Amino acid sequence: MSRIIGENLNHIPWQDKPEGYNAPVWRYSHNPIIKRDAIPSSNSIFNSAVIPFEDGFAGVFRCDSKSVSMDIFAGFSKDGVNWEINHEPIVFQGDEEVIKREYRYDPRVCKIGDRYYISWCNGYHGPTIGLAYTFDFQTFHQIENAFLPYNRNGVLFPRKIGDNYAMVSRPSDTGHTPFGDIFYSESPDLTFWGKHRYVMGTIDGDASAWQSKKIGPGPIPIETDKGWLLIYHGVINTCNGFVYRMGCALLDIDQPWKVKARSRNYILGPETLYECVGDVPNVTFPCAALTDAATGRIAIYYGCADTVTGLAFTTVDELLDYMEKYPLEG
Ligand code: BMA
Repeated sequence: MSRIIGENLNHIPWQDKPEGYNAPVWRYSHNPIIKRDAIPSSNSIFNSAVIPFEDGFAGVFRCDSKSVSMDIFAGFSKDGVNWEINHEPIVFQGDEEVIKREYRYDPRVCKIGDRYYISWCNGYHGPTIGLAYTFDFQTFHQIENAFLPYNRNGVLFPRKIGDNYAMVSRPSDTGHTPFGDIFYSESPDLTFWGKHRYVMGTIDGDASAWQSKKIGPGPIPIETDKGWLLIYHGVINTCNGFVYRMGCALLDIDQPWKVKARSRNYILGPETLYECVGDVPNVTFPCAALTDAATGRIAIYYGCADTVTGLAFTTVDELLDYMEKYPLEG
């Protein structure tokens, strides 16, 4: 048995694992929870993040418009399943050079102390990691981009590691996918980032081919008594394009660039119609997880086929046992 270190949150969405189901992550039976046209302007609402807030939940949603402009919108929910998403995108306060908008996508939300931090893929002469904070999901303060371009996934840790804030990210270059490995970085103030360490990369050959093209961090890492549980996306390039699946790894609690375990098998991949058919077929892309320390339950929010948002469930024991049963050696 393993333990999640965090709050007891018995109101997160949950369904028990279906009888006879033979995989570590199972889908919510009424998926997708957010349809592509949930707000009047949207073409699609997918890679999005949620967090406990007040007596329910708040979220930051990637809504691509009908001109297919990518932006992020705040939303609220009492139960984590039914969401009211604002009809206007988030407007950031801050330095005018920093808040200039090219595009914004794939948000993550992380609570550290009394602030909710948003990180996202931010257009600034190429994609980099935008950062902002809010206390109330009404007023948002954007701070400096974390890195130089190019970087597409920036995921904060929910507490400092030693004296510093910490982030895992996926540096990139001008192309979309030439490489895609996960790195770790630290910052004393969320402005100046350094101590860049390699965490893990793609897997050559057919040892674990679903993650052979690129990998990137997904939800905020989950603190457990065994280490940081990182759910991430992995991509294979097929004759018919990329397929995005989810995997998991366990990172050292004090030195999170050290990988203690990693699954050879994916934990969820595109199988259902809404995951296989959409604007970009065959994509399951996790951006958030709600957890309940009392039960070890985990509810994963993930984009489906770059079109709609899905919800899936697992537990800390399911994922740690699965990594032990199907370890990626070496
Ligand atoms: C990635 C990002 C994601 C998207 C995925 C599949 O590189 O752009 O937003 O879900 O590709 O299209």
